[in-house]
Amino acid sequence: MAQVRGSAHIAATAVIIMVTMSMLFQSQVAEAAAHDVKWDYGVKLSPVTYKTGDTINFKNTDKLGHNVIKVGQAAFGKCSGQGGAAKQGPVKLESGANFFICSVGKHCSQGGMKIQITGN
Ligand SMILES: [Cu+2]
Repeated sequence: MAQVRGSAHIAATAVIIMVTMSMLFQSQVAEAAAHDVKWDYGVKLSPVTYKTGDTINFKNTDKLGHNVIKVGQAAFGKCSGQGGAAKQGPVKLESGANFFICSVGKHCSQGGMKIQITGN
């Protein structure tokens, strides 16, 4: 009888361990979140910080024709898309400061289409 109880106890412990491990695994998978950034001419954007590896979706509604260029800090300050990398679709946030601008016309300098997103 004691042996039966003992193996039942072991089985219950094993189930608890498996459930705990699957919960831990799920929380790790769910860690990468997606964030929307309003990407319209005239938008007012402040620097934000998210987790490295999170997804950034640049959402445009004004139909003006925009791009998303990842640039360095100096180019960000000057609103220069030169040497930057065009980003299509969702952008995966890299560790540290990420600088994005729209390099179309004066969308960055006059339309506010620039944002610093820090990954940490
Ligand atoms: Cu634009």
